[in-house]
Amino acid sequence: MRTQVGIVGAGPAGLFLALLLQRAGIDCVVLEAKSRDYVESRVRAGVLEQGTVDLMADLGVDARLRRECMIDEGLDIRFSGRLIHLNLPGLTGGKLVHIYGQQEVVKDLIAARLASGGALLFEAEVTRLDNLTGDKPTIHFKHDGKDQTLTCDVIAGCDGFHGVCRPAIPADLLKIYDREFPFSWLGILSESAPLTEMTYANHDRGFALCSRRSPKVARLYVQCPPDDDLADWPDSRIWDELHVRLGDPGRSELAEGRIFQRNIAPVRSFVSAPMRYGRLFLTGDASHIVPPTGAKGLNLAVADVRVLSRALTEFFGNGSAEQLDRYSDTCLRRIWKVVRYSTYMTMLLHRPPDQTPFDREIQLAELDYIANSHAGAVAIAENYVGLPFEED
Ligand code: FAS
Ligand code: PHB
Repeated sequence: MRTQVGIVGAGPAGLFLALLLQRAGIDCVVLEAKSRDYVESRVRAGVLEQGTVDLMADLGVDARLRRECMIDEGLDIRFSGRLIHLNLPGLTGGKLVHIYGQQEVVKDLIAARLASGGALLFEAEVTRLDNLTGDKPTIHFKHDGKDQTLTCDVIAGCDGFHGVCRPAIPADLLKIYDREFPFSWLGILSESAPLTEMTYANHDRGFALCSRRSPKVARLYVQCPPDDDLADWPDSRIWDELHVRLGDPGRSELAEGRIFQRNIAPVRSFVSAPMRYGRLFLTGDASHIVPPTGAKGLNLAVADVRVLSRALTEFFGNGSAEQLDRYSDTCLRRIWKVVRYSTYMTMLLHRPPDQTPFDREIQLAELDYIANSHAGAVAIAENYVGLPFEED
């Protein structure tokens, strides 16, 4: 097989890139290790920045989102029995965020790619990349029980944190920045009415978050020890901790319901640089992981793909590699600002097991400052809705 751009992975990064390249008339093939059902049912993020929604509209894949999404105009932070309410449009000149499950985004992107006849192979696991420093890099993959190869002009590594693309870059050329937090997030989906606002909580017993997927489906998270597993968390314990940490000890505010999805995910900040090696370009989680506290993982993957698709359009259009040569530096400037914000929110809202009394007082003073400072509120709100794309 042969194509101009080989895309490894059909998560948000790979799928957005495929649709952007296809619209630019650039031939590309998407290779996804898992089945279509698997990727379409994988529950992850839920908060879409305006830039992500605008890109979906630009690609003509936003019809269902417009019907089904929820709009967040506010953000609540609860601590020490107090409430910080951030009016997002008021603090950011009219911006807000859309709530729409990542698996729904992936469904819409896959449907559009397949409807347009774009090449997208499922259960096609990439095993090796070759000739990355030449002008005909090659992807080796297994599909339909056969070992196959795809010869490309460029490879886009959109295969997430555990993929094969980042490891294809020689270790001595990669600088890794990694910070694993001493806690994880237990996340659930429940058939219950969520709180009316996106609500983060910093409680003596730990962090909690109430988001949503619809007026009848709540997306809820609690901080848990990093080595916990789901067996440690029966439904009763999950609801007990959510009520206490969200400031609803009387259990009169947060509705309970059947929990139909649950998982535990680590909380870490990770950046690998550079994001390019020869004709291989990394995007999204293949290159960086942000703590979910900032609700940025999916949106940052989209930001990378916007930059890469423009650079590839230039490269295939007039042969100039000028934007490709700047790809990594351009993306890393935004990535580090998003990692900063997500790390800040994680430190602000969680109770690490080794937190000293001094650190606890500093944390509470920071929350008290934000509660009484317009500048402090703006700083959180403008990052939460999404920083502007600098090249726009
Ligand atoms: P993805 O990981 O989404 O996609 C990579 C794709 O590549 C996958 O489909 C994978 O199957 C495929 N792949 C891997 N290896 C391959 C191979 N060898 N060959 C072919 N295909 C291969 N972000 C938030 O903002 N909020 C959240 O609450 C949140 N929760 C998360 C929970 C979990 C458990 C995880 C893992 C991530 C979470 N994230 C969250 C972050 C997440 O949303 C990512 O940022 C987002 O999926 C990034 O998209 P991609 O870069 O496309 O990577
Ligand atoms: C979600 O809705 O899944 C969500 C919301 C806010 C976050 C993380 C996840 O910070």
